[in-house]
Amino acid sequence: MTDARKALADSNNLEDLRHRLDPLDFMAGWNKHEASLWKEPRTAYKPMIWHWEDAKAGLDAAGRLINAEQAERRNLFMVNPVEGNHYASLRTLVTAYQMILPGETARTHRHSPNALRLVLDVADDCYTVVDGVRIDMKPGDVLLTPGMCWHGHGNEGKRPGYWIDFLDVPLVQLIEPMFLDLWEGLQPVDKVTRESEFVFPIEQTSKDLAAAKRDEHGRVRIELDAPSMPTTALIMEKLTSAHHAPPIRSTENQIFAVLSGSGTSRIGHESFRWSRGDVFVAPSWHYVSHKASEDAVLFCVSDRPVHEKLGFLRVEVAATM
Ligand code: 1HN
Repeated sequence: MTDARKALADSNNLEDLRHRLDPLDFMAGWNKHEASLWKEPRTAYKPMIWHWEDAKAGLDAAGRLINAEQAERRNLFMVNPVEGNHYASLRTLVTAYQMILPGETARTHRHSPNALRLVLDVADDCYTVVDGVRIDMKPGDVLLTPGMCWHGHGNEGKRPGYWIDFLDVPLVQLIEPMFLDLWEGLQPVDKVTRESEFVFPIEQTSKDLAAAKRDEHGRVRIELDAPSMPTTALIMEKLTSAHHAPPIRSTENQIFAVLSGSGTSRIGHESFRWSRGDVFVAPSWHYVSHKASEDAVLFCVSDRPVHEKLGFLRVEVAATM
């Protein structure tokens, strides 16, 4: 018998046994440091808001101080101030504001995380090249770069271009299948189009929202159908000051970006006032409700498909408003 096994066999009491299990990297299940299960979700991630005007000031300063080549991407990540976190906005998702200056390109690369962008402010000549397809950006467009699709950006105009990136990088970091390949410079363009599976043009989104019926909670929302994006649900929701839905909580982690208008949202016990370009986040199982002070459109990126596919999704509607 090894010494360690003999020591285990000779333990006289539980305390003793626990110490003799330590060097073997066993932890007695009756002696956990902290609970491993709990009654309902209790994420450490916090409801948070980031304001577009702050991000813009930061990006414009960065535009003077670093070029796209040095930066790889000139972006500002929205980091949830949870102990030990230096990156993620929520447990599974990260979001960032990005800016590209006139004449710059952000070189092509591809990675296993899935990415998408909501275009905020661009003049006519900003574009993304996804797998050789050049898509010119308009404010309000949603552009997809599914996992392992080559993607890079360019600005041939006279004004800086700004957008918001959303990625499932923290989920990929958690389950580990991270891959990244770099292209030298920008991938050549085979085709220029705005009719592509990689873009939801703002024109179509506006039409679809105008035609949408209220759902069972009185919400006017459309889902952007993106089968190439396995981990995220993409929702556009139109809010009017005359109407608001009851608070709803879900196991989903949700990021909201303000496409237009202004209002206030309650996320758990926090209240956030928002206007165009702002981003706020609702961690799992926090009640979410929105009140518009003028007509508004919110874009929501959520990890709902992950919960659905794994059988974890739960949704609850508050009984009272
Ligand atoms: C990325 O590839 C882009 O391609 C933006 O513009 C933000 C954040 C994390 C990891 C990769 C882009 C990103 C990113």
